[in-house]
Amino acid sequence: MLETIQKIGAAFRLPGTFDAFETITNGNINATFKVTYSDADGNPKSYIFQRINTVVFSNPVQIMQNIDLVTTHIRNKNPDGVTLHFHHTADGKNYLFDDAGNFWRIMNYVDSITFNTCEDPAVIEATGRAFGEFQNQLSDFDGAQLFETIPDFHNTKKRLDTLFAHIAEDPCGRAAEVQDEIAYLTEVREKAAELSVRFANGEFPVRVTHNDTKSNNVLFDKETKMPLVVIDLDTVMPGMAMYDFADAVRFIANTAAEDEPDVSKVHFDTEKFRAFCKGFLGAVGKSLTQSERDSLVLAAFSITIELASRFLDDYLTGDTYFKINYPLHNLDRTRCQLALAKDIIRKQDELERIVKETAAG
Ligand code: GN1
Ligand code: MG
Repeated sequence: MLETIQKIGAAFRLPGTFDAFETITNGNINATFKVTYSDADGNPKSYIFQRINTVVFSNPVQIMQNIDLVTTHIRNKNPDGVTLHFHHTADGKNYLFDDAGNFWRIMNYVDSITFNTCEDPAVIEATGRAFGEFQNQLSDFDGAQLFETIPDFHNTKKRLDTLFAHIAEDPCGRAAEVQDEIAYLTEVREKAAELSVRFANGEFPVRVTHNDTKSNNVLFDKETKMPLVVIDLDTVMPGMAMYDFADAVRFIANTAAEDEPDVSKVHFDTEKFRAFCKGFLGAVGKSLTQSERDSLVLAAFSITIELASRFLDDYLTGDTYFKINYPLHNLDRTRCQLALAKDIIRKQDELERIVKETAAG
């Protein structure tokens, strides 16, 4: 890998002398590295190198066009803010196909911290504000300009249809061991798909959304603990406002990690939910329609079921999509998300109340 990294850095004409690289393990799809160079005076400067998974993102060049448009739009709105800065090769492209056919891009490393889990309500609220503001900044951006990087990415109905088709095919002979999971998904299938069906019927506004609002996709200032910039723009596409809210609370309000194997540790924390709500609704509240606001809690349930069905689908079809660290990883992820979805439903009334209280200020 060392030699590849050095070659890629040279192709992007990064200045200075190569020092070292480390792998960043966040992220289930692309490969990410932090790479450091020194200038003539020995001062270090770091970059983020990413090798895009082109099985998942089959049109990476279009993704870079999307990112260019989105970051330019955001930079124009907030010229003093931190934005993602991508490097160019000698022929002026912000990406490179290497000799092995791999797709690479490089951006400046932003000195910052990220939170995979977070106990501080102020940081959770700030995360909500960051994703809310991101949506606001893109509220006047024409989504028709964007290439749809993964069609039907958050079409929960289609995700469930695909899962049930694969359950019927059972290509790896693994369906027998997941009968409880299948039974629960059968029970909630229609409820989880409802918002995506209504969205397809034109019942909700089409927004430009981030579509992967995990808290570790917000970079924070190390000292002030204030958000600096929203990252991971690969899936910015037209979508539902409430699914960005939903995916974020799915991740940040879980009392355990997304892949916690011991599901007794998995709960949906209502106070974390409240803190995120405050930040997000404070930022986008007024621009949401009543029907969007009324759907936030159902969206949290729906996207959690959607991700559970994506993990289970990957498990049943041989673990080809998400990176796995051990053979049953996708099954543990599935069970964790199902436990979380069940807790969301159990707490639904309380969560609805929190949304109303927060929206009322
Ligand atoms: C994937 O690779 P990462 O962590 O950015 C996935 C998301 C899931 C997430 C679950 C393109 O995101 O949709 O919510 O894993 N991204 C893609 O952790 O499928
Ligand atoms: Mg992502």
